[in-house]
Amino acid sequence: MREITDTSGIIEKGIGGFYYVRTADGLIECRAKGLFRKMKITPLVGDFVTVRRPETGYALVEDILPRTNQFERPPVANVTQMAAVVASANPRPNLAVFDRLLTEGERAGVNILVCVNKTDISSGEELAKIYEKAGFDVLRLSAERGEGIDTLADRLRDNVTVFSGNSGVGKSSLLNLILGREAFETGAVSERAQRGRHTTRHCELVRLENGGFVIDTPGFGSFGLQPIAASELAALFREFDKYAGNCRFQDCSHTVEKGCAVLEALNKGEISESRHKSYCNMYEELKKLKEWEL
Ligand SMILES: Nc1nc2c(ncn2[C@@H]2O[C@H](COP(=O)(O)OP(=O)(O)OP(=O)(O)O)[C@@H](O)[C@H]2O)c(=O)[nH]1
Ligand SMILES: [Mg+2]
Ligand SMILES: [Zn+2]
Repeated sequence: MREITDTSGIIEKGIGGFYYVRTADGLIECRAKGLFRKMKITPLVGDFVTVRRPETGYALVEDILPRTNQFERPPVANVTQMAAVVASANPRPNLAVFDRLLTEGERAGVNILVCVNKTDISSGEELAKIYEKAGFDVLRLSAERGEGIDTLADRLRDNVTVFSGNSGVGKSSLLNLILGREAFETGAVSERAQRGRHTTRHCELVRLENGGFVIDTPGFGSFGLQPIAASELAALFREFDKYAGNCRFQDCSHTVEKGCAVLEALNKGEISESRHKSYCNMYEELKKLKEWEL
């Protein structure tokens, strides 16, 4: 049972070894019990936990209820949906990094919303096409003009949605609009470097009026790979699915082989070049991992 009581609730944020748990008795500042440190267990934002409040000293996160899922990056638990945010411009989209983020969502098995923000600067049509073709639900948004925000808000209902993406793409701006208040700090993008300034420093969960929860997270510039066998990567590219079974070789890597149905679909334009490029790039990196690293 995940009842919110005076002594149980959800971790909204974790900063400097403190965890903030939303209980029926308000937000309680806690430490993690010592055993967690010994066992190298880290409570995560989104965790449902029980809290012990000793007569003196800190309240403690006592038990972490079993997680339905867990993300390595950003470090959150129990989400039902990922809003993968990319800007049509400023910062310039880096699809190699964005596609890595999407595989993280696929691996966790959550619903994925591709959010193309900043359509006031550049239409984002090409981006939308790439991801619609791949089979994603794509929303084109402008936090600046408030466009698409109602649709986004609708998709967040009854979900726990983690907002993830490069620094500066507008995650916090979108969330502030949804929430109708300046809940999160936002910061300008360096136009020359085409980089965000890493304004958001920690993950934070906020409850929406419509019953959903959203999590703002720090943006990133690059994105490491989960150590999986290279052969498992194709399953994380959803549009490869209907072709991958038809390759001539059963152990086809879909990178260079003759008779590869994925490459054939790529040549016919049924699979986008940028997606296949991201795949090849990740495949090569995973190939280099040693067996004991998996
Ligand atoms: N033109 C335009 N600017 C936007 C839009 N959305 C956000 N911005 C601006 O982009 C900059 C970065 O926005 P943030 O919301 O801080 O971006 P973020 O993704 O939270 O960045 P990090 O916290 O660093 O990960 C700010 O200056 C925003 O005002 C948009 O739709 N159009
Ligand atoms: Mg932010
Ligand atoms: Zn193939």
